[in-house]
Amino acid sequence: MENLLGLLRLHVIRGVNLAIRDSKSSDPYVIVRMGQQKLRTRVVKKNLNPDWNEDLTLSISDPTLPIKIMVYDRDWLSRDDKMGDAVFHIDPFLEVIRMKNQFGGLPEGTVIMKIQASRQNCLSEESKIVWNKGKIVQNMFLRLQNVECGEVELQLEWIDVPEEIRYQTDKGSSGIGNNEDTDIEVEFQKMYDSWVYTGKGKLNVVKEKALLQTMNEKLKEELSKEI
Ligand SMILES: [Ca+2]
Repeated sequence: MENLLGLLRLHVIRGVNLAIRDSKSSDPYVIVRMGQQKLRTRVVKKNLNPDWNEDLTLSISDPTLPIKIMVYDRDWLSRDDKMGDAVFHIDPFLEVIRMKNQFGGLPEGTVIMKIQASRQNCLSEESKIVWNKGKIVQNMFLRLQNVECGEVELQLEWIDVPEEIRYQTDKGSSGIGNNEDTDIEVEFQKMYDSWVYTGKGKLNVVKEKALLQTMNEKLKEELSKEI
């Protein structure tokens, strides 16, 4: 098990021009996979341009793993149908996050990095990493593969994990986790407190994969409470 670097919040915004899998429409939802982690959005019924507007949170310990997005049509009397998939990597985003202390004074909306759409990635248009309301976010449109049509719009956001919860083995080698008193940190602290209250948050247990899973669930709970 490797170091926990932090959390990646994947804001699954919407689908555009998705494929028809029922008679006239589909009931789409998204599954996100990274390594052993698997998360999903809710189903939006009968809509080829669904607004999921849902946050899914991955715990990141190996940032080289690809993130896979799969869209499905929910069927109640048969197996769900595939509506395409896409893959992306978070290396460029994390590269920017590591330098984030340099970006404090940037004007709102400043583009920090652009990633071109190419045959080697699933981007349907240029993806931008942007300074947005005091945070660094990456906006992306993914072109779905293995399907006749469809795109998914996502936004990535990084959530630092406080030093005491991360593993201590590789201290100092990464810029991630430079503690600033941000809303995200406060939010994470609340989440961390809730693990302690449930008795699952002892620091020495953090190394267990199971807790990383729990972490996802707890974060989702915390986020839904805030909404
Ligand atoms: Ca259906």
